[in-house]
Amino acid sequence: MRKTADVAVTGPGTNGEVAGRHRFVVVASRLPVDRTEGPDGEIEWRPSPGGLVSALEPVMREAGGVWIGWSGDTGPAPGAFEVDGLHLVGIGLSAEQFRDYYEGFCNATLWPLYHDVIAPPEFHRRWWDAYVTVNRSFAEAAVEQAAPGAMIWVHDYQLQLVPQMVREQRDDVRIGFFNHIPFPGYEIFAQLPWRRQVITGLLGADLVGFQRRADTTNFLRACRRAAGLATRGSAVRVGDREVRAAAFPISIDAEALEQIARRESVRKRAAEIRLALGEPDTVLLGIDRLDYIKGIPVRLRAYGELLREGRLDPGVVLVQLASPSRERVEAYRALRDEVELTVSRINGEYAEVGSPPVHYLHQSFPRDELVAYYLAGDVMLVTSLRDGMNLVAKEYVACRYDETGALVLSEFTGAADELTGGAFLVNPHDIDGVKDAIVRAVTISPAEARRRMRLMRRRVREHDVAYWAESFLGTLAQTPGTWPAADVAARGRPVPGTSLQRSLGR
Ligand code: ADQ
Repeated sequence: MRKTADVAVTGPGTNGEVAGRHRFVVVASRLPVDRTEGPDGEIEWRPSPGGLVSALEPVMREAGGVWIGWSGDTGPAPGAFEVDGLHLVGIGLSAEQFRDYYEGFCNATLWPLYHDVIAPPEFHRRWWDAYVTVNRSFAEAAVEQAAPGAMIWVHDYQLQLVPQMVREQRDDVRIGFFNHIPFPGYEIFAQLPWRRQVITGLLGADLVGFQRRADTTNFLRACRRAAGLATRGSAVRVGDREVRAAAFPISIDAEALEQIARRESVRKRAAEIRLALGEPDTVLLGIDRLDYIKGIPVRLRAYGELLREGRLDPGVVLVQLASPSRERVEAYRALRDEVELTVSRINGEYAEVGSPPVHYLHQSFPRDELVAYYLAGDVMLVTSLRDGMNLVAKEYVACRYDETGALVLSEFTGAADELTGGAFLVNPHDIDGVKDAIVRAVTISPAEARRRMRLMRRRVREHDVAYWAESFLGTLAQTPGTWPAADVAARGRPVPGTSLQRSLGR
């Protein structure tokens, strides 16, 4: 686990707790642990690895922080507990709240709305009521856990009301909010019947962070239009407070992934995968949650047409890993049907016995196995119709330590802002453009591939997830106060951790 040195928050003789309350509070939809049941029915919690956890864990440990989140199950709240020295507070969701808040308002209202209505969002007052109630239970837990003057970091679209709900009860704390998904243009956001309440909820924070600059601009416009508030530069005036909005592109623990990729066992596994595929000339690779934002049908269609036209020969295979996601939501069922029908059509037309051109695995893989696939893939295909960041693109780059491989990347991802120059950027709505980019990536010279990969690797290694957490928390630590015209976040430079230490009273 890497240490986010610039936001170290240790102090002599203290573990960051004040009378059982915490100076650093993370509020996220999910806990960073998975619940498993042992053979005798006893409940065990296992750490669930992920970028967010690895970025925040060092700060959590040093600040004696607490993580508030939902356990992933319906039923009574697990309450406060500890796993590997991490303080956790589990929020409970009833079966009705799971249906109306999680599957309903989060996944069938906000998710499609914030992703440019790729699927039609549904608006139901009962879902909204559940969203308010569940946000309140997260906010109550945060209020309870936060020590005087604490720093509270709220994550993502599931919890947009939490900042204001906390602010109403605690004016001593500093609140940051980070949105992991896009913030849509106002004409789309305006469809939300509760647009004003959502903006008010977010503006309870001192700092609202987004993946891209364009998201920030959309948010500021929504503040003006939906809430009638004045904005100046990237600041919104809310009564006597000033709320700051800025872009903090999230990233991955690049170093840790590269270490896995360099392991002998993982490299061997990558070779086994290629062998199992029949030693193809080229492996095209897609790795996604099975979600309609990821544009999986686009790349299947492009690949199928290239085979039909003879621009790719059958020595170029496509491997698509798709982890099961939101399987009870109708739009996701329809997507699965569409993907599986398209895969079997292509295989039906172009397979020979024992060697299908498309290898489709609707499964979730452990990290090492995923890395082996990244090593086995010559061309990574990321064709999202809309995506806040897309960590898969960055993971692929981090794993390619020998500077081989090529990335075809949708312009509509946050990652495209950072990987321009290295990736083959595509408009996923333009099938011919996607086809051309795939052909270029497949036929790229080794020297050109190396040049592009080197460029992308430098960016991903320098701007890793620790850098992201440092930038956000460092900027938050400087609030409230007067803001320089061009703040650090806008210039994309990390902020010295001393201010965070100061803000935590060390
Ligand atoms: P996601 O939409 O989930 O995240 P993404 O950023 O691509 O999308 O992250 C997916 C993660 O799942 C990656 O770490 C990947 O390795 C993993 N994964 C994908 N397929 C898998 C499989 N078959 N088995 C195991 N693991 C798999 C949301 C936003 C993104 C934003 C992130 C972080 O939608 O735009 O980048 O949050 O802010």
